[in-house]
Amino acid sequence: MKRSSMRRWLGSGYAAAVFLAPALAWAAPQQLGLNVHQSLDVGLDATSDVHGTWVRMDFNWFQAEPAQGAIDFSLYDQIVDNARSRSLNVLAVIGYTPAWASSGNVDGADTLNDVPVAGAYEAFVSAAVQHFQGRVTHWELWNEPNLTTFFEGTAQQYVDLILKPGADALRAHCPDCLVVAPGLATVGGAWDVWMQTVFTQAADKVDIVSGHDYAGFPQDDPSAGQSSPSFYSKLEAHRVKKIGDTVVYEDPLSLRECMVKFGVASKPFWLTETGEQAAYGDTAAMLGQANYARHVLEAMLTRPWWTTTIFYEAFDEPDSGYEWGFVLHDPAAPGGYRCKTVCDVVRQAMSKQPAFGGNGADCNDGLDNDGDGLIDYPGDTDCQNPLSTSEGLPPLDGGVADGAQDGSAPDGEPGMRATGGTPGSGGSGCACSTRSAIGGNGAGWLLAGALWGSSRGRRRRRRR
Ligand SMILES: [Ca+2]
Ligand SMILES: [Ca+2]
Ligand SMILES: [Ca+2]
Repeated sequence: MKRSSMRRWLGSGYAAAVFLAPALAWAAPQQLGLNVHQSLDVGLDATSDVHGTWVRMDFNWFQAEPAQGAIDFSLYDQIVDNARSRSLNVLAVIGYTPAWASSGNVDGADTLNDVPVAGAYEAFVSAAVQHFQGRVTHWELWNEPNLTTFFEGTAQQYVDLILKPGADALRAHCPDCLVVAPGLATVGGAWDVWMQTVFTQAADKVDIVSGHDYAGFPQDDPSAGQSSPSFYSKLEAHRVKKIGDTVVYEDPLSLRECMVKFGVASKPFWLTETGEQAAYGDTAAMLGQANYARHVLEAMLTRPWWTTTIFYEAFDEPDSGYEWGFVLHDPAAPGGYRCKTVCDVVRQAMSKQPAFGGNGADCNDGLDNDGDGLIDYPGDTDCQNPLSTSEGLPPLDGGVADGAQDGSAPDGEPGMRATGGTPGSGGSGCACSTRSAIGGNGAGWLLAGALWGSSRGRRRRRRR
């Protein structure tokens, strides 16, 4: 995929960033939000702008407790309160080891990905949960621990030293709080093994299953689901390549398949990272990013088990080379940022689609609800007017790509592995969490143009 280099979380100073939201009076069946890292304003304002109700924030352990017992939550207080003042809920990702708590620095680089000594993580979780009682209810225990960039340890160490003690500490001090985990990246080839270890040993510690998916959509990229993984193949139906009746390549099980196989299918699923890069001003890239988000929302509507999506990410800093944001921070712009095309798509879907809490209908939500390539009234001829409640029925397969299950496979496809062989390098997916992101100034935005509408007429591939 188009994922460029992974950035480490800590690039620079964390001046102003923060996030988190309040317990809202929000009861939409499916909810949306943005990853904001530690934004104090721009990321929060962008989330509100598109009618998101959640922000996912870097609640970094090493940063809040640089010396054992010397805990300072002042930055996080600010972020959480700023989010709550905008009626945003906060999902706090609590991870990354301070040097004093390291059990050893295997990679010899920084200590943030080190396995902590026993007892340390849960002590911090206890302090955090008590301090934010009543303000933060959802806690994600680490981020992408299956990538060594973020956690050097094994799945067993994650279960023993992070998930189990962290969940116990969280529940002991906040019985109403919820554990979101394991937040795996679907790259690197072994996420299914991690899912197995987590859910065969600690299913009862997890309230909401989380995972990440950055693979492409077959609607936009014919190779998705074929020579490379697709969004759907990582989400719910892994690729199996056959020659005749013989399986020649097989991806790891998808997130949903793992949930079913390991007994947690009844728990809610949150997609806590997904998205695509687009440089502000690059019209084609911004349209591609907007279409990606649109397909995520369309896919979500036919999958009630998938209850929340938190897109990656809220905003870019100018000239950072990191372009996952919905908006570009620009202090000179009204409100302090400029919206990319994706803002228009997500704002309209959130404000109109009833499943997301909107007050409109399928025929004015900006989404291709039935997968026929036509969007809303009058484009989709099943719509009688803008408030018609149906564009027609979605495809029976929910949009899974043609040929996701068989066909010949070239050698060396990224993200695939030979049956019985070793994992491949992973084709798509993101390890891009936790970049330092510094907030700018207040609210506001500029429209980037309603370019997404030009996707009308594209035919979605249907299997039947
Ligand atoms: Ca290390
Ligand atoms: Ca629609
Ligand atoms: Ca349609």
